[in-house]
Amino acid sequence: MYTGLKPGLVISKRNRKWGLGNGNKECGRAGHNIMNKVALITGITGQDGAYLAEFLLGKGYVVHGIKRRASQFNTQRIDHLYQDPHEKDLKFHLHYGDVTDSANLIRIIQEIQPLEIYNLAAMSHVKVSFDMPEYTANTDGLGALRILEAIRLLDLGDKTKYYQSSTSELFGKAREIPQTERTPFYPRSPYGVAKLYAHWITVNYREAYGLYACNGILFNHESPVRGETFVTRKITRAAVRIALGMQSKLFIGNLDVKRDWGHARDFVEAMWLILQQHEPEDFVIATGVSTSIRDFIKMAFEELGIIVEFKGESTKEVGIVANCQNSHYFLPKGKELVSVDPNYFRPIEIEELVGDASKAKSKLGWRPKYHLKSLIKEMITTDLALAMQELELAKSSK
Ligand code: NAP
Ligand code: G4F
Repeated sequence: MYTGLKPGLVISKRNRKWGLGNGNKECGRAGHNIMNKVALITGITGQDGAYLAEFLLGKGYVVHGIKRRASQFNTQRIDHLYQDPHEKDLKFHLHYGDVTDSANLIRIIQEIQPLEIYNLAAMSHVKVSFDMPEYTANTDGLGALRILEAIRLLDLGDKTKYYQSSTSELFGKAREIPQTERTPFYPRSPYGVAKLYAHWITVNYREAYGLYACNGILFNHESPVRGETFVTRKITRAAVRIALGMQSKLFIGNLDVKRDWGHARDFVEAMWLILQQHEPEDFVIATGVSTSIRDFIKMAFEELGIIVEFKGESTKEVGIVANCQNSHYFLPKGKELVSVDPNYFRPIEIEELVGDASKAKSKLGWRPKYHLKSLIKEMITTDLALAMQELELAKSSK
């Protein structure tokens, strides 16, 4: 477990190498106050970036994040962490950048000399990766290489630790159930293949140059700020909007596939724990429970008091109201709420993913605090509040 060092303690040059010398799992740069631990997060504007930034700030880190230039604000998930750059003693900094731009990465890393780098930046949508395979390879595969090379070129290998966002998508057409760190990889999408390169280049830099570089092989994790086109958030948003009469139906892809869903808040803690060990290693992070899309839909509607049952087969399968127990919603029995739309099918699918996080449990002491029901409850509650706000706004602007 993490043990903080005393305020004001400075690590001598002799003890500079990560994990060595001080008998502590912390590391520091010569001449720098150990309490000002500096972390750099790529992909800080994404779901995990936002949770991780909040988590590290809570631990007293100075957090730097790389955000892409966009034509509109793209910082909604981290606006609550923003600090006016004119304030003294800033703990949160944003830099424009992109993991496809080596010079930009080298300059930022040289400037801020981070003790920990979390590479979360990615084109993270599996279905979209079939439409944009080259961009996905460049960002998700070579992006990792560029950061590892920056650490090496800047001679930061003895002090900067690197975390790579690896994924259960590497297991793809899984060779065994559940999947562990020893399960062979068989990716099934351009996204998975790009991430496979990033995974192995991380291992390679660890073995070839002795970098503290680790892969967190994370299974699906969700939250109220999950992107709206991932299936869980698509379902929770649709469920509340259907209940409130703002949407008539949920169109969905493959209902049979099963995923191991956890909460992003639990999973970012695991990322941090992975970088606090004596030796760099790779870890599977998962809840160990897999659930089908069909059952996720039922659970989401049930949270609103709407009981959904499925009938029919294949692309003709539909979800209908079996019973609406919430008097606020007017959904008659038999009303069709869910239909299959083959446009959401992927060229090839991964039928089931379920992880075994025993290694993380024993070595990191990591355990998920959320289960699927509590995750869905939180997502539904937030989406309900957002939808009601939208209705209120629409009413007041009439
Ligand atoms: P996300 O919400 O899609 O966030 C991705 C982040 O990467 C965003 O901040 C995005 O910026 C940024 N980004 C995309 N392309 C970039 C580029 N070329 N240069 C710099 N930044 C770029 O994803 P997430 O769910 O937080 O996932 C975080 C990481 O974990 C990703 O690498 C993902 O592949 C991996 N992962 C996720 C899961 C999961 O279930 N969530 C599981 C395993 C692994 P914009 O905001 O500007 O788009
Ligand atoms: O929510 P998804 O799009 O997530 P997917 O493909 O599992 O990828 C996510 O988790 C990975 C970890 O395993 C990450 F590496 C990756 O970055 C991302 O965060 O789809 C989940 C499942 C798929 O099998 C998909 O075919 O849901 C199925 N699905 C069925 N209908 C749908 C839909 N997926 C989406 N996005 N939209 C649908 O309408």
